[in-house]
Amino acid sequence: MMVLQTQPRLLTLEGGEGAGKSTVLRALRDALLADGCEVVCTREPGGTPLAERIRGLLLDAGDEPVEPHAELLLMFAARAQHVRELIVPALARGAWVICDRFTDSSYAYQGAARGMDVGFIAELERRVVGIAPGFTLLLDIDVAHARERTRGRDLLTGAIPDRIERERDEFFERVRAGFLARAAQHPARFHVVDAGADISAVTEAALARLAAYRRGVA
Ligand code: T5A
Repeated sequence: MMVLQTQPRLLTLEGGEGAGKSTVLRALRDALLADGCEVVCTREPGGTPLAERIRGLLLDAGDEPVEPHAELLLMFAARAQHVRELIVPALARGAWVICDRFTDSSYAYQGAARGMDVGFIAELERRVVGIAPGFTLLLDIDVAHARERTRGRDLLTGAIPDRIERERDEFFERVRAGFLARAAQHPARFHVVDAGADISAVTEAALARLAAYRRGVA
């Protein structure tokens, strides 16, 4: 049976839309850079040219409904490419990798929210991904509060909600519950931060969790 290899220098950020992952990622990156570490920042779906093209297929709001198996398998196709081409080589040379979303997002979005079989997702994780992060920061926020933030950002930037962002609040309630269930199943790896607080408090909490984690990593 294939076993997941935990990678201590693979750090992942998880949470619903507008939780503040991109904002916190920059703070974690800066803390590691200030200590002289090599840091690779990346995201899912995406992270390599091919995986970014798959991201486009997944998030573009076209007319054809995306069948849940197609969505799940495209997420894992992008992840397979990303892990082999970018993440594993970076870890092998000793870099820290910070990834905005990883396999936990598939458990929350495709598993908890779309209702796909979790055993199948776990099988894909073992066979296609093979690695797990050592540290996962879950930015947990009330769905309505997160919506306000993304609306505010979209008004400022003129961005149009993508296919998944157009889902109803009930969908994002299931995503949130899915993430919290994952955190309860993996309490040593997950660090849950209240992302409803102001940016400086969220960033401070995230940095404190990372500093404590690094003290325990060789
Ligand atoms: N997906 C992904 C799956 O379904 N399955 C999978 O396996 C994977 C990997 C990816 C989509 O794909 C889905 C999930 C997603 O729907 P994405 O771009 O990663 O897309 O997803 P989003 O979560 O939509 O990214 P966002 O950019 O919307 O969210 P962030 O990064 O969490 O939020 P951020 O940092 O951009 O912040 C949003 C706004 O709030 C402000 C920021 O300045 C910004 O304007 N903000 C705060 N304001 C006040 N207080 C704070 N504490 C704040 N923090 C941020």
